Amino acid sequence: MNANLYARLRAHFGPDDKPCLILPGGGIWTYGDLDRASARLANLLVAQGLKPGDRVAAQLEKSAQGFALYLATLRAGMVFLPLNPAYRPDELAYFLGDATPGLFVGRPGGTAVAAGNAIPCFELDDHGRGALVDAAAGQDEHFEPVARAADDLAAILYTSGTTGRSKGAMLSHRNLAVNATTLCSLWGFSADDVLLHALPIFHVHGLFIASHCALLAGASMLWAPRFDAATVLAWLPEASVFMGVPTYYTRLLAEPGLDAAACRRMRLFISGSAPLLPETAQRFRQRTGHTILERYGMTETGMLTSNPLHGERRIGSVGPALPGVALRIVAEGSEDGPALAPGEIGTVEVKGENVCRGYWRMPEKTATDWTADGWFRTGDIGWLDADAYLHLSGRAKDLIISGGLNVYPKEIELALDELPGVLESAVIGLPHPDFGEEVVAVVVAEPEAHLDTDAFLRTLKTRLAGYKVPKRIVIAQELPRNTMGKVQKNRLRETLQPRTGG
Ligand code: MCA
Ligand code: AMP
Repeated sequence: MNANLYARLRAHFGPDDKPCLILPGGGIWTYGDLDRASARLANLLVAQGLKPGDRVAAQLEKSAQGFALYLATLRAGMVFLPLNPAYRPDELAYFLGDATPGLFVGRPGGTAVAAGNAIPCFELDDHGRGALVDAAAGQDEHFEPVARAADDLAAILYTSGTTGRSKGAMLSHRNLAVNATTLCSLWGFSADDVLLHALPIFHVHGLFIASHCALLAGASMLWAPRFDAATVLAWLPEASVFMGVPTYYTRLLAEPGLDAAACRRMRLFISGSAPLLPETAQRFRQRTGHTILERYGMTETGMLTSNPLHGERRIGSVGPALPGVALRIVAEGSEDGPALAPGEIGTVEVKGENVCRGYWRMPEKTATDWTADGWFRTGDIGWLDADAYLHLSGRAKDLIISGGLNVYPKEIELALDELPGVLESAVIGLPHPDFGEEVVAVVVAEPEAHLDTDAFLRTLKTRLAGYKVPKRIVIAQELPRNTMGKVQKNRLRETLQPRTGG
């Protein structure tokens, strides 16, 4: 049987004339439109000389055409590599050098790095226009999904590493299909659903979790190019399901129009990618009558746990393991278990067909993040309650999650240490009312040096995606260290004041 994920999704598509993507301003892409557009693009990829297994990199704002490019890549048996449009040229150069794609699709003016690396390029603008669709226009609108084995790669998604180097999670057709099928059924998706899709499509949450559920159910999606609270609120009365990161919910709560009437067709709000504060969940319930369903996952694994659709949704818990996912808690630092008892805190390890094969061209990182008997070490800390609901209480990995986007302090510290006059630096996350956590840098000057933090911020913005740039840089005389010489970030977090305003 062909394990190509596109074939699996297409088998569940709605009728040819059913709206699949409903765009702002009233434009509609039916399921037939999406199928034909992705066929034309798949034919174009083949005409470009790309072969199954070749990588197709896309650094685009969200558009229907960009989504069709993802589906076309699957369909043609190639490997999709989505990249955040906020990445700066140096960051992009790393991804392209590591993944060596056979094609790069970028925004107008955004293809120079790829072209400079002799990678063939097409442009696609933020409205889905450009050389890519022009070149595809003359292609045949039929394309049989290329035969793929279940373990063949469907996508590579980069996730930053604790050493500062990003790792490409190798996701197979099986990984994505298993997770999508489980979630579509667990969350009760049907053809009657209208998913309000406001997430970006360069991450697991928006590209896979949200859109696969809708496609597998033959449902419609209200396709917002980006999250904007007022626009989402205006669309809410037409939607039945919404998925977002916690920042979306705090921003929606700031809208006076958010009430039960605005949610009259809604059956399910889902949150993930970062901890949902119990206070946010409670305020949302008071305003709308809905208990947000919180779930937990990772780029390497897709979704791992979810609160139930019908059973008790526990605020503060991410729910039990999904069907097909084995989850255990082990003592921090213990290599191979044993599993701790309910109530005991440790690191979370998982196994299942949803977990990726490893990191692209990084066997040594794969060896560290998986145990010898195949458990994946998530780096998250938590405990299971008596009903096997998982409660996350912290992270063993040095990671900041800001507005649902991951920032690895090491990467920012390396960039800070290169700046003139900086002796050393430490980057931490502090509570933030909008982003959940904000990136804060502490820098120590070399003897006699004068540090210009405004100039630092300007420089960092040319080197790092905006969401990684510290919101604040604090100058310190020295960094607190333990007797082993390790920087004590917990002490920095205690001494620096979180901001209170928005
Ligand atoms: C933008 N900025 C940010 C962030 N986003 N700063 C900190 N954290 C952020 N997340 C900065 C920009 O650099 C810019 O700075 C300024 O804010 C305005 O940028 P803009 O793009 O207009 O911001 P926005 O539209 O308000 O975006 C905020 C957002 C967005 C809506 C929260 O970041 C977002 O959609 N986040 C969701 C990401 C997501 O899908 N995560 C799932 C990952 P300046 O003004 O200085 O230039 S998948 C995952 O985690 C796993 C698998 C899971 O479990 O789901
Ligand atoms: P990413 O690398 O973007 O896939 O982010 C995965 C990380 O996001 C996980 O390892 C968790 O630390 C975090 N995460 C995802 N969902 C949740 C959640 N519901 N609550 C707390 N943390 C979460």
